[in-house]
Amino acid sequence: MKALGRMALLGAGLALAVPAWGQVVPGGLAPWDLNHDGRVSWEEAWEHIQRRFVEADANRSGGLSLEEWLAAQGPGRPPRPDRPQPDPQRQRDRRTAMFRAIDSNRDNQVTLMEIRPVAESWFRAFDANGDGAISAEELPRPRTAAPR
Ligand SMILES: [Ca+2]
Ligand SMILES: [Ca+2]
Ligand SMILES: [Ca+2]
Repeated sequence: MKALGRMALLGAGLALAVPAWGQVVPGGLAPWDLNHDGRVSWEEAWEHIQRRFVEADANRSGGLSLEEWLAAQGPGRPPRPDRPQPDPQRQRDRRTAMFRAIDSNRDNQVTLMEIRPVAESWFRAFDANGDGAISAEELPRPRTAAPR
């Protein structure tokens, strides 16, 4: 029962987190595509996540506090003139919920060990055709993208 609750929470965290990749990474795949072949392999994704983790871990404790986590998320998407301003409180709540979902041992520190299974789930969720790499076509498209 307890495990089931944990799974449901993690699921909620993932549901929050998965659409966020395209939003959190305004540059699309480019910053993740370390060998510039237009695709992001799991090795590249994990390398990128580890680099970001080390940058975010300001006090080099090996874990991110909620403060470090929120600081690392940056300002998010730039505000768009055709949309209402994002509510900073809601954004903060969402990111806090994601932090809680990833912090599986509840010590208020998110470690790479805790991030990895979640990141793997994100990766699989994005890799729609299951070829082990994420291509630009597999990223969620902004809804207002210009028609091609
Ligand atoms: Ca690549
Ligand atoms: Ca933890
Ligand atoms: Ca793929």
